Amino acid sequence: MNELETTSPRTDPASTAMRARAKAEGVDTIWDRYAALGTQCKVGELGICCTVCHLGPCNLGLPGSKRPQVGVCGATIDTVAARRLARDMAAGSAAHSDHGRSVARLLLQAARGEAPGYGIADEPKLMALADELGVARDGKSVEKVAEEVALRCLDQFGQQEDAIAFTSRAPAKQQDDWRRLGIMPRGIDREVVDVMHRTNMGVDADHTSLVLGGMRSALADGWGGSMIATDLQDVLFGTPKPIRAKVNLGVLRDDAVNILVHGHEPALAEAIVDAATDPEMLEQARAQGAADINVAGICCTANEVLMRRGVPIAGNFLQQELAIVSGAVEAMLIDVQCIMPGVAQAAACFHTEVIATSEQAHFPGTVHVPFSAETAQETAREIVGRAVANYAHRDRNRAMIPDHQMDVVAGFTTESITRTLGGTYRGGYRPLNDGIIAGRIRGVAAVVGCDTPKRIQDEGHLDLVLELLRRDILVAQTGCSAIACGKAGLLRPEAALEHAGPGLREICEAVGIPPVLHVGSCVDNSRLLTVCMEMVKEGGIGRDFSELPVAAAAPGWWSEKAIAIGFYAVASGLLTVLGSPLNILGSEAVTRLVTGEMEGMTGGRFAFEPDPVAAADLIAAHLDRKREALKLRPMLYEPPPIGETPGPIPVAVPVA
Ligand code: NFS
Repeated sequence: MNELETTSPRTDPASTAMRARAKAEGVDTIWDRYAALGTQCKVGELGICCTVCHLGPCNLGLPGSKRPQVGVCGATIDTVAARRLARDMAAGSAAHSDHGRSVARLLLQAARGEAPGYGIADEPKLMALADELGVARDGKSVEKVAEEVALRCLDQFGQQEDAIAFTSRAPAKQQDDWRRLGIMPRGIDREVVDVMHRTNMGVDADHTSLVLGGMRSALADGWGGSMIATDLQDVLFGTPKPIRAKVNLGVLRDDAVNILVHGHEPALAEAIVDAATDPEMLEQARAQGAADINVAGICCTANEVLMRRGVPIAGNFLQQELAIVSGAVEAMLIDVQCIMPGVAQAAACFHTEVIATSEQAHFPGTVHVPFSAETAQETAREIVGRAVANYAHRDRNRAMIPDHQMDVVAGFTTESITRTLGGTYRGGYRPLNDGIIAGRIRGVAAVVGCDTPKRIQDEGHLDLVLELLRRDILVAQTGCSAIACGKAGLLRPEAALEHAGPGLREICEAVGIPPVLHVGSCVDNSRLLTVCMEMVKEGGIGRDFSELPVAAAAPGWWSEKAIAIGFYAVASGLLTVLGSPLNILGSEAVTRLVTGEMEGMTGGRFAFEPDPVAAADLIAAHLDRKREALKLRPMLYEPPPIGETPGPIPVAVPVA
């Protein structure tokens, strides 16, 4: 693939400028490395290479080919593909759930006074969680309740039997399905270990049983680890409310010390934001000739601190190296997940110091400053101090900050949507459900996940979301997909006037929301589950998730975490449309199972559709089928013809 094929006029101009600059400076980025690899392994892509044991690797052939179709041990193509897929689910679940564990441990430390600087920011949410988890709170201090809630959440990881606590939030039908299929998650760690055992050589060889085993670990993530991460982060750092901010590389400042927080767990980023506004640190920055200290985010850490603090987002996954190529970043802090080792190579060409902070993630070519909750404030000040000192090394002749940034409104949560839609005194999901029942809104689509160097940057997200809006489908977003659409201006309330079909536009105008709701980071996909639950509870549009006019999509996914998320969505009853297939196409049986038969088992299934218009058609047809089954009235308006929504096609426009 040549590089031109991964940009188009729709790619945000800041990235295009920085990609050109990287080329001029001889800095390799993800696109160069992808192109250098050339054709990638087709056997791996089809899911028919088994590396589970060292009798292999067993590189199988497709039926009809000259290569054998069974491995040394006799594992068939179906077994091999299903084992690979189950391990992907377990790995993705492990990552997000381990994040949840860190948050639960932080809450425990904060409650015990062992994490100075951290406290309880949302007491009502803590108390509601205590009630839900059966923690008695009579006569107990807030700290004592927090301690017991944290312990109860930590118990979910090691639990051996029954069901993890938050699965009781799901509709009865989903819970029944999970029990019937034997996929009710018993304990978060247990299900990950179960998959690693089950997929070991000589254990499970049945493709359906393997996929279901993987799905149990995915459910343990969605209704367990990720849900714990989201809820306890809200308790510790505050439950987000709608907030205005800016997104794209133009949020870097020429006159300020620029610090990027990149990764996933918000504990350190929160401390950095505090340290960066400390008068003493600002004084040090001014002594270096800087006007300010500017913190901005990359990837899901960015989404976390955007939602709660209005901290600007510099970019998503694909932009992490491009931010460094600006030559204007003094420090990039990294913790865990989605950090390309390539950032260290890019930083070596500039003055940027990349500071790794997690005991789990060491990167050659970076400085390691270990972070712990006990000493977070000192560590944060040390890191900000390093960045301030590094400002003197910025080469003004090589610094080039693209001037593109965009307004966004973020901070929509299960709770804040209630208030946004129904008002402070009469909060609720009634207006949303009524909008769907009345045929103004066709349904809701969650468009989530990563962006990939294999496709034109941003485009898959923008085209799909625009097509959904045109069809009066309300969109909720998380992760890097939300950042892609944010850069293009789709997270502004005005986007409803520019791009939404008439019915959706009426609702957005009446309530004052963007047609695309930014719901947070990827662990916050758990919020989408609780939003669906609120829609069910409000009534009139389905008694369980599989009856709701709701679907999910991940146009640019590539992460194991995305596979886990996709499977917990499917296991929860949702159609999930992926922009590229899972690596299973070598097995007809596994493909048939996850894209077809699964619907009869959980009510949900996958579809693979790279073309955004066709994907939107598929989602709209699915929502229409759900509407018909519910006997809802026909849609009030026909979608306007393609290209004839009132607004311009969103090429990112710089904020004035
Ligand atoms: Ni999600 Fe967040 Fe982005 Fe993909 Fe990575 S940042 S956890 S995995 S790339 S959306």
